[in-house]
Amino acid sequence: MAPEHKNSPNDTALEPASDNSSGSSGYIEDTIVALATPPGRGGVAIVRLSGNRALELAQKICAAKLAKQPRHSFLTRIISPEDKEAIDQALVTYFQQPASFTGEDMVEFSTHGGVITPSRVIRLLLKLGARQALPGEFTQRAFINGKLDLAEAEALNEIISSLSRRSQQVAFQNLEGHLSREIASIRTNLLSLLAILEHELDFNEAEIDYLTRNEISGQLKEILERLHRLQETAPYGRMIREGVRVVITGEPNAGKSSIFNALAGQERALVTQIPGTTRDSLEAWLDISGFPVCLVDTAGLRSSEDALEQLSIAKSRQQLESADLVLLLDPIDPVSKGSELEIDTKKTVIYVKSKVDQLATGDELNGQVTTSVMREDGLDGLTTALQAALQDLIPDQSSIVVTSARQAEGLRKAVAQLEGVRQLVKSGQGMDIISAEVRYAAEELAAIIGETSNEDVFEAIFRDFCVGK
Ligand SMILES: Nc1nc2c(ncn2[C@@H]2O[C@H](COP(=O)(O)OP(=O)(O)OP(=O)(O)O)[C@@H](O)[C@H]2O)c(=O)[nH]1
Ligand SMILES: [Mg+2]
Repeated sequence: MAPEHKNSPNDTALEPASDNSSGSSGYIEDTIVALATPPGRGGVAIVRLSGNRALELAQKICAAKLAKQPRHSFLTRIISPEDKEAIDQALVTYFQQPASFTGEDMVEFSTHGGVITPSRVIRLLLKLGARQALPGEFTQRAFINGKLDLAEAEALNEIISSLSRRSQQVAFQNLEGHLSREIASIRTNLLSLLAILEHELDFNEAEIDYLTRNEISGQLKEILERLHRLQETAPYGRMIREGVRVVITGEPNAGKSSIFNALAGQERALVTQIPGTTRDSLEAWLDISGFPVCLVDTAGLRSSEDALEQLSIAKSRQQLESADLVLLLDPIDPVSKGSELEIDTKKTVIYVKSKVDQLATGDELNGQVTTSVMREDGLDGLTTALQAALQDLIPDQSSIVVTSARQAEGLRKAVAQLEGVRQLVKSGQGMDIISAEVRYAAEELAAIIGETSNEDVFEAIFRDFCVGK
């Protein structure tokens, strides 16, 4: 997975300072150390050390000769250089640059887990001159050394934070370069077009002939179509990342909170026979057959004179607006049937007949999703209906998915830019201006995968990581 692109990160941010006093952070020549596993009780903890002095520092606390065999795990004692106390027995691996995660010299210590052992190892390394790594600093170094591009770095963070099979799957595909390759390929097309334009510019200073203009326009159209296809995946990306917002609505007492609790598998929401029990919306994270779902319980909808209830209903309406999927509960014993329950027709709605245990004998409810939380009935049917709706919202075949808001914004800019270029071509604008604008669009695409000099972008991406990654 060695990307061919050359990163051009902001040089000033990474330039070593002349007086690199220890404790100052952010310098690439510092050797950094951090715990890579979650802190706490566990069988094994992994301490990562990366930078020019990684081998030298590690060797000072390891009995085994690490350099003898890079990428070989040595079972060795960790010894304090000061008082020669043996601290732990660990499995230690030296990765010689550039064949490491960061592209630098790295040493990984698999120590015994728990709170104390790994922190003692880290303290030894800090004493010897390593610096505590900042969040995301290992990945940032990997990016700087061309080990992964920005979209891949984002994917890595998404893998770590993913809460469902689907989000993990898409993130892993993007880590493998699916999105990056598509963007790079579109950019290559754009650059070939630029070459034609510049060729025209060199050899045909006068007007460009009709055919050439048509050809340019056609190529732009193709490129725009590919970009649009990518753009269309951004809502899936958002749903995969933030969860599909499934909002439960219905009149007061419809049994919303009861269904919420049943689906969440926990008594999270208050349930009483008093209509208007739920005031604030409640959220629960679920994994419904691999789909990440953010289930939202809301206040029941009705016209109310009560000021507090009006506020809760306004909140419910906001939740409905941001819903990807609506579960509309219609109980057997409705108290009101009002226009309050009208839902935006663009939303996907699953109608659920609730409290069916109260159904009079003889009444039939054919083909509807029905539930009775009291009898613990119908939840499987509801889950099946949810699965089907989720499948429609997030189709499986879209393996290339734009997952971050930053990527979506970059695409939006590139598309807007190229649509402008098409207009220029149509209106007979000069080739010099057109080429400059095409070049700018190519830069927007490059920025998505990392050829950007915007320091804020790096900050935002890498600081979002946990320490040790
Ligand atoms: N018989 C029967 N009662 C139910 C069922 N589900 C909920 N209830 C009862 O209906 C009442 C209201 O239930 P909730 O889950 O609080 O209803 P809600 O829609 O959240 O109500 P609000 O928050 O007030 O809008 C409670 O007394 C529940 O025990 C059911 O399936 N069958
Ligand atoms: Mg409720």
